Amino acid sequence: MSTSIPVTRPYAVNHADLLKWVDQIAAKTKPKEIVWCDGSQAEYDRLCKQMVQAGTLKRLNAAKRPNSYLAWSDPSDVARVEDRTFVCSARQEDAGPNNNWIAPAEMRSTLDGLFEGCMQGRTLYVVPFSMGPLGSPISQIGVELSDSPYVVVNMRMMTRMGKAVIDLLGQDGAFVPCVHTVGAPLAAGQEDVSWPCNATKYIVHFPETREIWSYGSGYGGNALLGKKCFALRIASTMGRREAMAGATGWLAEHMLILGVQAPWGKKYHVAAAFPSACGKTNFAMLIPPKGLDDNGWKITTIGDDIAWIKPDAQGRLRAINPEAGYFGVAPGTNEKTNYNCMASLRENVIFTNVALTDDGDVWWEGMTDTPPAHCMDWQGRDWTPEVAKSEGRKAAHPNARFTVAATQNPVIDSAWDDPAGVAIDAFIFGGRRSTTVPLVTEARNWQEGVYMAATMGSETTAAAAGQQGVVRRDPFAMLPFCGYNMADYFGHWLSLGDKLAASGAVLPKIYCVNWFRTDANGKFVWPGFGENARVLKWMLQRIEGQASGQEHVFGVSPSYADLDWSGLTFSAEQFETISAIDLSAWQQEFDLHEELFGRLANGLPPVLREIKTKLHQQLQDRLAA
Ligand code: SAT
Ligand code: MN
Repeated sequence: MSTSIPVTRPYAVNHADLLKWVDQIAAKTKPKEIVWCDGSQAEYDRLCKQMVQAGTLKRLNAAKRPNSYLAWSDPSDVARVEDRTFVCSARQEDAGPNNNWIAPAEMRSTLDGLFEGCMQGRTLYVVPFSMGPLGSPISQIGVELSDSPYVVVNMRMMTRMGKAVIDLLGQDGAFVPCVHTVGAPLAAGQEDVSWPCNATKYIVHFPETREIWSYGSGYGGNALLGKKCFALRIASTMGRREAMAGATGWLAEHMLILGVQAPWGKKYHVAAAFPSACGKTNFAMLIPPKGLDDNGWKITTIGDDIAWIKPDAQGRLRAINPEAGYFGVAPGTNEKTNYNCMASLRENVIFTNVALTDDGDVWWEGMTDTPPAHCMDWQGRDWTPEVAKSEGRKAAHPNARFTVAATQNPVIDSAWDDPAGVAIDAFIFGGRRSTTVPLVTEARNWQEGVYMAATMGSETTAAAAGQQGVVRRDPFAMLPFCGYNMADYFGHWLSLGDKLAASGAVLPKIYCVNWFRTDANGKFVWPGFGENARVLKWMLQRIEGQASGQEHVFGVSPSYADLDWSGLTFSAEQFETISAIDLSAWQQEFDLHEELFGRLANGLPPVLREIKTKLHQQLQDRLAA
């Protein structure tokens, strides 16, 4: 090595380009040492211990929560920063109006300045990781260089990380280079803080060279670069570029994947897209309610956040979960809303920004009916139920998270790790809408399904910095995650459907759902959680041609009698409240579709406009009738 920085590398690396790149980044960022991660338990334990000493982690009560830790972040670093996230493709139109864009040369010069000496006084960790099962033809490899030990231990749970990946790379395997710094160099003798970060933040993607550069944040999707940055933004561009180069191409989607064993003896697989913090983890682990076919149903988890989907030789779409763990929202999670999730969290967990109880365990809003009489909130301040009442202060941050390995999930699907993936029978798209959008609608065909997903709206949540509860268009739940022009993304979905249909393949059905409609008192009407299995049952019966539905302007929805209500008291009036279609509200909704299409006009597939014109005309006819 050209620099005199000490290196710890417990294994041989024969990949000349990788060694050279690590050298280059080290020469620029000037860490005090370089440590190559092996992914072992011993390494994980050592880093956690070190972070306990540094104050970044607290070890939780080993009797209550074995091998688990709590991190409190800086209050300024609590969520993804969409306005600081950039896609720097060579041409601005390739990034599209859905991404912040800066010319690559300009961005490189900015990053050049920011990264100069940015790791001084810190350790540069080399984190080799695989997105997807090691060696699967669908998997991809990345290497993240980070000065955050918190990132290293999280990456170990969220990805297949360590020496095995280096072995797989061999001498010249391809990898996506990811560089991450908290942007807080330490001068000689300067004392560190428990959560170093920088007020300046850049989350940058160069799609042509498949590079990721992240500066200034240590939190979640900003820093764990395998997740949103690689598995969604970069991977989505890879899947489309392959299609442009003449192959069929593939999809990188913000989707959970679940397995459903139906009482009639058949197993199905469903992929469902929802925006961040809209219940993907709950849906992926749901327990079907008692009474529903004597509970002859079993739902198993393949993934809770991201799906990579490719057609197989028969033209069936097969999906893998590129991740190996869950980085899920804690608040609202409890034994009733998600029993399996709570069971996953009994040990070996890293919690971030939840509250610390007096007996050394964790608590968050909604975890128990009765809050603890006292705890320390996520900012380390005394918290009591009285404080909550008088100051409206929450014990846990609304975007507080847990990180846990997928293998701890008691309902993990036996095929979750299968390199071949699972064949998808249905796609579900859902937003968080208190009005307008009915409980469930089946698209009449692939193109109308793409239209429904493309025009989906959702109220914003705490998963991203910024105002919450405002309806924004979030096409395919991919608005913050599509690494290229969203209009081209619609085109990619449409042409994939065309290609598969032309090959004679049966395409998955497409559904649009909304669990979040509220009544006159602002309360959710749909009980949600396990009861969502009733909606799933209707979908699967539709696939088998065994359930009826009512056709309306936008597609087909069940009437009250079409859903199975056994074991649940839910009246026809309540059903009406969540499924009625208010034509004048839809008139306004179409204005918002038009606005979206106006923003994405450049490259928008004409068929989407045609569908809009047709649906809108049908709506006018009904309004006039
Ligand atoms: O992007 S994160 O991984 O921080 C969480 C999310 O928004 O889904
Ligand atoms: Mn997500």
